[in-house]
Amino acid sequence: MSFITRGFTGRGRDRDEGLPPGQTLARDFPVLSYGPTPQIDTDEWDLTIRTEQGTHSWSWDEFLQLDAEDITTDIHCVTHWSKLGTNWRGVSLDTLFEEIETQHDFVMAHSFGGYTTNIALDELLDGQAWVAFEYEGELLDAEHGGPARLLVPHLYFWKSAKWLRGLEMMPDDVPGFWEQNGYNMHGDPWREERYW
Ligand SMILES: Nc1nc2c(c(=O)[nH]1)N[C@H]1C(S)=C(S)[C@@H](COP(=O)(O)O)O[C@H]1N2
Ligand SMILES: [Mo]
Repeated sequence: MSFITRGFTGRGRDRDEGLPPGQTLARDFPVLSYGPTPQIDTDEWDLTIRTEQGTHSWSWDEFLQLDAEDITTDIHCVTHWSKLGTNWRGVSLDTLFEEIETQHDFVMAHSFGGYTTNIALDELLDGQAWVAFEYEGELLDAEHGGPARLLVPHLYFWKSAKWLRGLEMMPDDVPGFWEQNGYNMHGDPWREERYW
């Protein structure tokens, strides 16, 4: 299956008009990491979703057996760079959450290395988010979040946690790392929800 998210073709824009307010086009792929790049062996990698009911984990092999999708999408960093039409491969959060039951509405994404970011569950379902493990046809580089990162392209890119380790369901919206440091709780680039 292939998905083209609304930032790419929607709202009557073509590729060249696809920049949210205040953004400029990046030709390269900037690396933005707070802290060192963790080196994670896929033998030791697993992905966990923790709910009020318990935990569900996938090993790397189990994760790769899930249905994966090709995604073409624009990405927007709060530091004003965007890239249009980037190509990824990943597992939809819809697929991961098929196996999950929860009454909680909010998610904290946790990364290897300690980074966190908060997102409402309804911003992650219905084809809006993936756990991505390939970029432009290659396994994801460690500096861009490999083995796997969250990809939530309709929100500013700080919500796309690199080196994703787990998703924790929460009853309330609790700020993650950058959100505690002044970034917006929601982060819609089309509304310029950059800071508080
Ligand atoms: N674990 C982790 N994830 C992270 C970050 C980080 O510092 N640590 N930076 C965020 C920010 S601010 C951005 S813009 C993107 C950058 O992703 P890139 O380095 O692949 O361009 O990753 C996001 N995810
Ligand atoms: Mo960013």
